[in-house]
Amino acid sequence: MSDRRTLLKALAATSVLSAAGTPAAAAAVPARSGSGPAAAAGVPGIVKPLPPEHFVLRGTNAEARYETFRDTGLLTPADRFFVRNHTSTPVLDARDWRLTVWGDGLHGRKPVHFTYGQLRDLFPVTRTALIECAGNGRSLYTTQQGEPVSGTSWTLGAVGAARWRGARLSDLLRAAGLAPDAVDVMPRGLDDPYVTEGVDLGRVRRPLPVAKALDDVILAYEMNGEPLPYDHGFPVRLVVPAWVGIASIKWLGDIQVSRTPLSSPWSTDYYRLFGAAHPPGGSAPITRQTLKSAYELPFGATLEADRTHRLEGRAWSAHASVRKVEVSTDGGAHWRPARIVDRPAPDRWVRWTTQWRPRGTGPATLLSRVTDAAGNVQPERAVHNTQGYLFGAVVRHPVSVV
Ligand SMILES: Nc1nc2c(c(=O)[nH]1)N[C@H]1C(S)=C(S)[C@@H](COP(=O)(O)O)O[C@H]1N2
Ligand SMILES: [Mo]
Repeated sequence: MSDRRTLLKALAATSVLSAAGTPAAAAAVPARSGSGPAAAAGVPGIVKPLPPEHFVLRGTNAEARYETFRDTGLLTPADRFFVRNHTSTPVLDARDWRLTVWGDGLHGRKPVHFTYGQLRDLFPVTRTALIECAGNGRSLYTTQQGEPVSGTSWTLGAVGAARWRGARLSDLLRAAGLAPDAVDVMPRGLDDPYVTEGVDLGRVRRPLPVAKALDDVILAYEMNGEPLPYDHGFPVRLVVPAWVGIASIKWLGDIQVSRTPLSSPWSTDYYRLFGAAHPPGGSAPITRQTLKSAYELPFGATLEADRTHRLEGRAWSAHASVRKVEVSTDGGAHWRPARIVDRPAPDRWVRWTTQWRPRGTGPATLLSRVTDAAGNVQPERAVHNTQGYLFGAVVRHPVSVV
């Protein structure tokens, strides 16, 4: 650890390498926006600066302040994107990086290696996708529903949208010799093994069914037109659209391919739904994210009475495009449509606005509710699970009118 800190400090002290506009050079070193030593940032394991106006630090993680998305567009800039690290960000060199694909799900049954250059030689694709932690909104189980949950107390900022460029996982698997009867792949990160309560669970990894792997998963090496930042998986991460964030393994090091189902603690102990409303051994491993909408306004914001306020928010669903957003400013008694600003599309969020002229003073509750094109609607309550995943209920947003 101390070696790593020294290394981070040394790197932070070096001036940013000028990429001189050549794609090869730009791809080799991610941008460093920091000025001071990385240690000043607040979370020792995170490389990028985490200014308090944009981030809330939570253990090894940094939550983006959701309300500040108001001054971002449809894409979340990399320096504003939340970081969820089980341990700490490894600072890797693309020149030494190798991806190993291995397992009995390959024709040859022999490991196949790819260098960074070989990965970049595969046909590149670009797509927008959200990455959202399965636990985003977790603290609302407690604050809104009075239910206890374990895990990082995210509010609403463990989500971001970016434009990812990379190779298709399907192309890589075919190049590696995927057998027709392979059922699961298991990507694994190069970050340190995760140790919790004295138990070493090994490196972060989680099985992914071959059907999803061949569908729309990419091995991303660019985020919003720049090389992936260190904290977001440099040199290569998986992006698994619409699925819980844990599927999108960062700092990808190897992928096991198997003819029999695979498992890891991230598919057995975590990322299943446990609790009274679920089967005794827990649900099946969770896959898709849920749907959400929320005002881009701090909780407890103060608004002046007898003035018209333009309120803004976002809405998204992992199941389908957003169809409509409704708002209520009287605690849910009356609903009216919000104005949707962006053209809805799968794997994207939309911004919406509404106007509100509060009359009396005192506390008020603002609500918003998204309906997607598949007919899913945010319910009044989310079904509790002990680890607080997939909070999809209507957010009750407290404000005070003065
Ligand atoms: N190797 C590795 N991959 C990982 C993680 C991790 O700790 N290690 N965290 C996962 C989780 S739980 C989430 S929500 C996303 C977060 O991605 P971000 O930090 O780029 O926002 O990365 C996932 N991929
Ligand atoms: Mo996560």
